[in-house]
Amino acid sequence: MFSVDAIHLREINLPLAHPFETSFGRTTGRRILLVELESEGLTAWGECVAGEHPYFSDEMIDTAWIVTEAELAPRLLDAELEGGGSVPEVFKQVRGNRMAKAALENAVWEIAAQREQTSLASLLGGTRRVIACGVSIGIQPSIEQLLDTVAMELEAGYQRIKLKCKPGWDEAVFDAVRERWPEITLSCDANSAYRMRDFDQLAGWDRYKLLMIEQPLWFDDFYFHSMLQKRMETSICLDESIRNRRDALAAIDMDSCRIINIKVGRVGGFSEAIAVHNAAAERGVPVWCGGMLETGIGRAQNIALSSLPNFTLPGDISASARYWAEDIIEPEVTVNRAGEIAVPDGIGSGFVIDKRRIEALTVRQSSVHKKARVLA
Ligand code: OSB
Ligand code: MG
Repeated sequence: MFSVDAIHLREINLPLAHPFETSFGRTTGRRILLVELESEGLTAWGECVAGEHPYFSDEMIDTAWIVTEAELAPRLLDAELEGGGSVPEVFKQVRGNRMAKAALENAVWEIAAQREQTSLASLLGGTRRVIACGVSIGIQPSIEQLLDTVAMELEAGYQRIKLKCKPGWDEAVFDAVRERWPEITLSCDANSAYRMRDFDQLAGWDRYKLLMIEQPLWFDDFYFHSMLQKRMETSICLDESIRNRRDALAAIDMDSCRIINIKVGRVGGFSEAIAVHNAAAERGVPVWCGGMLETGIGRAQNIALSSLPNFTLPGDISASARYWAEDIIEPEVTVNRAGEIAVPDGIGSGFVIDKRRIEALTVRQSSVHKKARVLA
C-alpha cells in the first residue's frame, strides 16, 4: 500500500506547430493541465486532455482545474492505494469529469510502475513491443494542401490516414485522395457533424472503401448510429459516445459500431480503458488508441496503453514533431519508416520529463497537500 503526499497542478501554454481543425473548431495552441504527484519519494506526471473549450466533450481545462483542486486531489491524498486500479473507487462520489480523473489515475499507475520497477506497458497488461501508427489530418484550407499533407505523411511511413471531415469537406476530398491513392488505408472522422438527413449520402461512402467512419452522428448517441450501421458496409467507429465499459457493451450489442476508439482521458483513466479494451476483445471488436493533441506526457502513456493485445488497428499516436516545435519529454516520440513506435521497456513510461521546460511554459500553478492530521 502507498499514499500520495502532494499534488501539484500546472497549466502550460504550448503553441501547436500546425493549426488543427475539426468539424467543431480550429486549435492553434494548447492550454494544458498537468498534474505532478509526489508519493513516498517518487514523482509521476499526468496530463489532462480536456480542451480549451467544452467542444469535444463537456469538460474544459478550467472545469478540470477546479474539480481536480477542490474535489479529486483531496480525495486522492486521503486514500491508501494498492495501485492505479484503486483510484476509480476513490473518485466514485464525483460524477463525470473523466478527463480530470484520468490525469490523476494515470499518474498513480506511473507511480505503481516505478514502485514495482517495471514498465507502465507491462503493468497495464501490454504485450506488443511496437505499436502501429496512423495520423489524423485536420481540415485544410484547400484540397491541394490536403493532398500535399497526405503525401508527406505517407512518405514518413504512417500506416493509416484519417481525414477530418464535415459537410462541405467530405466527398470532394475523398474523391481526390482516392483518385491519387486508391489502395491506402483511409478513414474519416466527422466529430458528430452529420444528421439523419445525411443518411443516404453517408451510406454512399461505402464506395470509398474506408477502414471506418468515426463518430458521424451526435456525440452522445448509440441508437441512430445503429440505424446507420445497418445501412452501411463500412464499419462505424465510436469515439465521443463511449464513456465507459457499459457504453462499449451497449454499442456493440446494438451494432452501433464495429470498431472502438479508446481515449484514456475520455473514459476516465487506465482502469476503465482496460475494461473497454477487454469487453471489446471478448466480443471480437478491434480497438485503437485515439489522440487529443497530447504533449509527450500523455503521448507516452498512450503508447503504453496501445501495447495491449486488442489494439490491432493503427492509433492516432504520431511523432512529437507533428505537434510541437519542442516536446516536454526526452527523447521526443519518433516514428520509424514502417510507421511504428517502439514501446519503451524501461521503468515507468520510459521517457524523462523535462521539468525545466515545463517550468518555463507554466502560466499558473497550485499545490494540494495532505490535511495535517491531529495527533491523539
Ligand atoms: O476526434 O480524435 C478526435 C483531436 C482533438 C479532439 C478530438 C480528436 C482529435 C484528433 C487528433 O483526431 C488526434 C491526434 O493526433 O492527437
Ligand atoms: Mg474522433
